[in-house]
Amino acid sequence: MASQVVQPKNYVGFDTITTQIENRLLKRGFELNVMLVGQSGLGKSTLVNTLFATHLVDSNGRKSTFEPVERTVEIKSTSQILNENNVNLKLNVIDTPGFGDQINNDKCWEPILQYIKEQNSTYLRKELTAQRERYIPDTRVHCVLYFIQPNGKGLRNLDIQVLSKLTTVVNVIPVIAKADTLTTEERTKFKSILHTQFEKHDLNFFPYDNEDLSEEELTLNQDIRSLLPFAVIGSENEISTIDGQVIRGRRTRWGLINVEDVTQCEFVYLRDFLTRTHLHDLIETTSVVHYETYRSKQLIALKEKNGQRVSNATMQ
Ligand SMILES: Nc1nc2c(ncn2[C@@H]2O[C@H](COP(=O)(O)OP(=O)(O)OP(=O)(O)O)[C@@H](O)[C@H]2O)c(=O)[nH]1
Ligand SMILES: [Mg+2]
Repeated sequence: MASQVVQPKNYVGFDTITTQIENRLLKRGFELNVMLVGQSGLGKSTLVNTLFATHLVDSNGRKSTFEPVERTVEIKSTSQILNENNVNLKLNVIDTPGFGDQINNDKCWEPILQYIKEQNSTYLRKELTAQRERYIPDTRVHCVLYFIQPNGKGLRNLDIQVLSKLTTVVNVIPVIAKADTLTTEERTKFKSILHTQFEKHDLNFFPYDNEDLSEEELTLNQDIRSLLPFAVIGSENEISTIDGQVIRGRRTRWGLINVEDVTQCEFVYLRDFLTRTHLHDLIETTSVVHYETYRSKQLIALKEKNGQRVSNATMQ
């Protein structure tokens, strides 16, 4: 016979609050806004299609998955509702045009920073209206996947400039693009060069530690930081293997690359990190760290402006 939980005599039932919150959240669903940033042709659009096994970038143009991914020429957001075990996740992918191939790359990152700022500004304006919406739609960028060229030598000046700006306003997760072009030894060496550069230029990537985290979570963050940047390979193609399996991979003249095989690349680690272990943290950190910084700066500036106006008026 199943044992029944015996409640104390004066039980009022407030312990059901967790279920109540869960039901409310499940009804509303979750939103994740991921932005892809990096130089041209590094496989940004391809990777995101690989990550979520859907054809997000397709829905705005490409007619069939057999056509090659087109070059991204403008900042474009595409949405898709993903459902797993009754949990709805609205995934918005903001694909940005690759940069770095102009003669003058000065300030080529401006439109990207501008986009991030605009989303914070829209949210703040909605928050400050007299009759606030009960639930403000969240278009703030929760995470930037930053693509590093697999040159084996290190970050270029342009990367350092862009990353220095981005890491102060948004959660940035760096990835080594097209990792199949590096041997295992080259990959290890490349990562160590990058780690030295990250430290030298004080580039602070997601995940961040804070006092609310448990020992276990701090260890996990530490492990992830030592693994960054994830060396990834993207592919939109599903390939049938000789033993009848269907895998997502790249067929080359030298053999088959299975992007989900952890001995070949770190694509699976990236996917687990984004969806299984740090999805909530990405959303929360955006709100309590990055947006909060933006918000307080804006409000202080507004206060100063108003103060100036009052003192000007009294002097007249
Ligand atoms: N070898 C290799 N090729 C890749 C990989 N990912 C994508 N590609 C190829 O690289 C080319 C460019 O891929 P895209 O996904 O369009 O690159 P992108 O960064 O979105 O390019 P832009 O939109 O022009 O900035 C395509 O031919 C892809 O098939 C990878 O992991 N390894
Ligand atoms: Mg693209």
